[in-house]
Amino acid sequence: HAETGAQAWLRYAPPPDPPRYRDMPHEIVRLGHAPEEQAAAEELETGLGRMIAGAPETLPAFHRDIDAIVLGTADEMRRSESMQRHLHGYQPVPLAPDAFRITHVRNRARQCWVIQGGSPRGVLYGAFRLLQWIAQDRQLPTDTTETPASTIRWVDEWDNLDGSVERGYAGPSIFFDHGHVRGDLSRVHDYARMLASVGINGITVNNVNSDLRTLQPEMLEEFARIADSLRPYGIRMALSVDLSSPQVVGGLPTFDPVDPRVIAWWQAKVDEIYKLIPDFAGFTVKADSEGRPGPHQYGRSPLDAANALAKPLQAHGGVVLYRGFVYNNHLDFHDLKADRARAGYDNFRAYDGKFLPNVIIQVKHGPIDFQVREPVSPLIATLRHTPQAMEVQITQEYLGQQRHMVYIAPMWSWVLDTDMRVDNQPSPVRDIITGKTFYQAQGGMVGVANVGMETNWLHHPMALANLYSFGRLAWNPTLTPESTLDEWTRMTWSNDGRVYEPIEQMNLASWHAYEQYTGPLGLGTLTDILGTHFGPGPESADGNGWGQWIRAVPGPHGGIGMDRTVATGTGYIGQYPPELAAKYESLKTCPDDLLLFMHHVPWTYKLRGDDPGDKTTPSAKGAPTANDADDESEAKTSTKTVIQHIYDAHYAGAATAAAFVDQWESVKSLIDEPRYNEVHALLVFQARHAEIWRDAINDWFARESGVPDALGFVGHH
Ligand code: GCW
Repeated sequence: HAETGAQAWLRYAPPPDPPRYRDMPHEIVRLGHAPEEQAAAEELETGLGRMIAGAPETLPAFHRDIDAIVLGTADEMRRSESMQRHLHGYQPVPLAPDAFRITHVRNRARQCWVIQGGSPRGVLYGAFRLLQWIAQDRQLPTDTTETPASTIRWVDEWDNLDGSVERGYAGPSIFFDHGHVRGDLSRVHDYARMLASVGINGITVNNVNSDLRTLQPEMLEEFARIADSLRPYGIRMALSVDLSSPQVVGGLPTFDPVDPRVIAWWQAKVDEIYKLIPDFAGFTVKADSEGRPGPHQYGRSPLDAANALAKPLQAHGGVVLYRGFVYNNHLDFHDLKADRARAGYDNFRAYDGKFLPNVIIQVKHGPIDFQVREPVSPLIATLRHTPQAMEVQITQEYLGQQRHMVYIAPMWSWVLDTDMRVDNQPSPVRDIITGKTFYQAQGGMVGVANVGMETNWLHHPMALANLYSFGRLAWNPTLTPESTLDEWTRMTWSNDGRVYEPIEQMNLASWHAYEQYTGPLGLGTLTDILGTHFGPGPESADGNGWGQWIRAVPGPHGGIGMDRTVATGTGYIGQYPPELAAKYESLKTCPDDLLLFMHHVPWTYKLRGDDPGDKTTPSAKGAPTANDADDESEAKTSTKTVIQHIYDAHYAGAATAAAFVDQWESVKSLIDEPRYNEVHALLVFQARHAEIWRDAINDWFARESGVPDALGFVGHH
């Protein structure tokens, strides 16, 4: 069992129909010697050995006319005499560095699979892809080329040197323990393998709330060991740095980013790092945010700070991921114009186009903080001359902390699909972050993963679907959440439809169900934001400096929601390009699922009725719906009030969560008992916790609004 969990989706269980792959060669011809190519060959040996039997072996060249899987770059193929002699039918093609081509070549009586990489890393990605097709029991395509959509396909880990993980829910750090890098880094090696299998090429290994010791010479030597473990899998290591390091570590009297001594310090530090870690990826920076020091202290800007770090990195091919998460967490709740959501745009807009080319602004997908639903950050449409990477959370800080099954890829796809209407032209987020819309050479996605020492990496076996899908979307953001889930489910659980179908259905229903039983209509998760961010806590939203406000005004004449309009509110909506701004500004066109993010309305305000959850919660068996109580006909769902929707959504969401348990029970006899039991226990917990959520939230809303539930479930005493 332990094995199974640790392997994640790289189990390589034999597919149901091995004869389909019976012609797969058992010999691997590896033309190059790069570590990534060695890893590729090893992976093929392991994977094919487990799935198709036989003991594959790796050779440096064709020693005779054999069927083989050939691995190499174009150069290696051109240079290889044995390749020329035995496989002249194959002509290498030009490929981008991380790209690969997989081709089935028939040569008289022989057949080979050629995996050509644009670089050794591309070879590795190609080897993983071929194995994935087999593990997913796919019909093998005969000629496929894949090129990743973006350069930045990174994960961040919020690991502290003491071994704890901020917002990590699966045990202690795999990297650090008691102030040092762990002696045994075998978990790091295994993790790198998982990440490479989905195309991740960079990782920031320490918390963005960075330890001040990070840049000490002794620590850098320790970090170099992590970089060594990642290298065979083509993953470059980056570090989070604290901007006060020149002072704290370097002993300078200042850390003002434009001070020549500070500039010289960063230069020397970067050179020192590259001596130890030649393929170092760069720095991730959280500054002037939640108490972290930053350029603000010296009256300097994010531009000054980012460029100070970028300059010395430039010469070595490193980048700065400067986080757009800069905001004031001591906002005045009584100021109706105060709005945390405005901060990203307000703090970065002025510097667009002035950053060095190796500065990438890392923008959280929503303007607040990983809530169950937020609109897309307007900063994403604003930075036209600056590369961007969109930050998402794989770790489920606000999404049930891996005690709830919440498959997040549908949310990411919803974000990626959002058309920002830049210059009134189609400009979906996926095109902006991959650099297409504004012609940027860099860009991509960063996922905060926060894996831990627990055998299965993320605690909930289903949570691995998020890590997997994140990687796949960073590689190709046009993939659908259904397809990445199907890939993951087949590899992790089974190629038997009786198993993968219910698992996929449950996962696909889970984000919306969670939204329903926590915070619908754009309210945010409604969790305890002053504490652990787990469990219901609507009373904690308002009245503090954090700005995750819902502005609930009690009583029948009161209402709920943040007025972010230009006309009467904080003006946040005006940060979007005009067409999108117009859509959000008007109550007539603002979608229900973002209504209370954008507007303050009376409790009894009537919805448009466009929340798909009202119509499509198939598994919400027996959940009451207020439509039955309405006078109007079924079709006019728009007669439902905000408060009634809140009540109903909570019943519907909790019912869906309860149904997950039944769905899971249907696979009982078809999968191994330990994993069955592990998931069963978690789903039972989730179903019960969803009821607690439902009742706590509905009860609070009934008291605040004074409007009873039309169906009589809530608010009658
Ligand atoms: O979501 C919030 C978290 C903090 C985190 C911060 C950030 C690492 O609650 O734990 O700090 O965001 O993204 O910097």
